[in-house]
Amino acid sequence: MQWRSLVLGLLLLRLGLHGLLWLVSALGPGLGFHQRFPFALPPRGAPHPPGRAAAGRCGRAHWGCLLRGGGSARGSFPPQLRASSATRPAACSPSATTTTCGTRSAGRAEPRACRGRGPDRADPSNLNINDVLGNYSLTLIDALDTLAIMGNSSEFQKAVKLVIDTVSFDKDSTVQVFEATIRVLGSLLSAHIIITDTKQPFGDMTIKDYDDELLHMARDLAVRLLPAFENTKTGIPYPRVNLKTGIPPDSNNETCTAGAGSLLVEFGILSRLLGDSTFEWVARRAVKALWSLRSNDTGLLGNVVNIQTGHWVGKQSGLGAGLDSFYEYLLKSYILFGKKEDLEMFNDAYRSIQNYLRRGREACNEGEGDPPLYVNVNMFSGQLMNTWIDSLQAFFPGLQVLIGDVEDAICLHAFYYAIWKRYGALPERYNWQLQAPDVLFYPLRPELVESTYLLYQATKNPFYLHVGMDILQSLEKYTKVKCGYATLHHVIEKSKEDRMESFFLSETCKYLYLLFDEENPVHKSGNKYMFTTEGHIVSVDERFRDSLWQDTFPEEEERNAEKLKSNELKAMNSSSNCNRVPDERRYLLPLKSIYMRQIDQMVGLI
Ligand code: DMJ
Repeated sequence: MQWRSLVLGLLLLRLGLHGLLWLVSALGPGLGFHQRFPFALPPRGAPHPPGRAAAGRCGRAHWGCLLRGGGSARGSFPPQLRASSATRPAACSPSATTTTCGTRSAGRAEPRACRGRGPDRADPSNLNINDVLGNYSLTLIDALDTLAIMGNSSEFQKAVKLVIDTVSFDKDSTVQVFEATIRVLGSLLSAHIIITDTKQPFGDMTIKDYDDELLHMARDLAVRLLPAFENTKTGIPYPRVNLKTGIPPDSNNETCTAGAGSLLVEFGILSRLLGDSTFEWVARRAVKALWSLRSNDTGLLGNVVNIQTGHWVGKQSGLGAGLDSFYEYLLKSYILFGKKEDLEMFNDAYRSIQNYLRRGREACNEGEGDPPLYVNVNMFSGQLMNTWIDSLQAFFPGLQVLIGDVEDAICLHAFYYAIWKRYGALPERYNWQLQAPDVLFYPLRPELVESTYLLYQATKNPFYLHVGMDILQSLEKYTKVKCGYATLHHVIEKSKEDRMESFFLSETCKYLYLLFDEENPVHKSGNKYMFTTEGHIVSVDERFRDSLWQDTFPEEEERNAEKLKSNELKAMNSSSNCNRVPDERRYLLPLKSIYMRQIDQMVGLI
């Protein structure tokens, strides 16, 4: 520990003036730009003029560029620092990851007590715990591909064998379909893809006598989740299933949009690996059902829906909890499977987001008014519903990078980073009107790190390495405990809860590691990877693109075909960016101007 502090101290000194400025800014006002926010923001009903609604910047060229490392600027982040232990949280080292996870139980979900944690059997209504902890070694499974990305084959192989030998899904556990899918199914599929990759870019990650066990486990789990898609009048799945008995008798008919509509990536990969359309079909049907329920006026979706009646129980539309990964998976499904309808839906959703959720000035980097912010509105009227944003929304700049809307991404990221700098963490909810947290905990979420990493890949601007370093140092300072990293219970007092969410290892650590690991195989051209919403890498691969079957959604198919046709016409007649040929230079253009003007101004670095 002493040695570590010494090295950190010396390296920090080497940052010289730059480092000093950073420290000063960390103590400074940081959020000054918030003060210019009006008390009540006017709704942003009118469509954006050309140049604003940027869905058309999307396209394969953009994410392809990103996945290979699109930017070119290099600069003032000391290379020796990047490669040093100072850029690795101790718990993110390969050996510590397996030590942390390598137990037969649920993993070291209690990092202070140094023990795993399972479901709360005494209180089945404790959804906070039971939705994710299915008594199936969640943390161990969720961390598998992180080990591979770190290049430690022996630890990866050990962990995979442990999963194969000890994990069973034949459990009397009621779990959330979404959490089980993104954390467990997604990780099993990712590890299977890594093991069976003929090129083995991460080193030798093969498993002796491997007989597709992880794929079989993935199928077993998915089959146990399938009852969620039965007996639902809309096709939108039940939120929870019991892995042994199916839908619990007292089941809730209400689900959030993200939970029901972000299953397609994992279910689609599984279907395509198995040659069995069932999984993709049910997941796609759910997306289409939700999509058909969007408001005719705004094009927005709400955050909670009744799966039997199709009525919106939660009419709040926003980018955070309840909706976040729904948007993400429309685009990522397109990237992976190449179905145009997914991109069309994403483009429409992005346009509505720009029209109704985005407030503040038109351009991030110039003009009058407040900096842009995405707020929560009523899905039908577009009227502001509250004055908070949540920390989950911080994923959005990363998604904007994927579609090439880098300028807006830089701007929004800077907003979240300013909040991080104030508290050394992101409060779960931040009230932009009061300029204070509304909900005070920070469960080690990855979203800001994820966007930081993706922005660095797109721009190669060293600013993002500094951001990563800053985040890492806060994590070390405020959350590190004996056997891992702990949830911050109160971002101001810095009190802790003995809980380490599995996404800390699958996402937060992974993105931080990759941010500083320039030479990682993930960044080499020739290997194209996409991250699932839980941060699991899956290869963007021809074999996932083949149309192995014809989807038949009789009435919806017709309705959508009509809708898509009319949208296409509208788009052709409009002057929006949507039909522009993707321009890879967009990645490079914002660098000089935005870095100098916007980021410095907003985050208050200088
Ligand atoms: C992760 O489990 C996933 O990223 C999910 O989509 C929402 N966010 C959590 C971590 O914050």
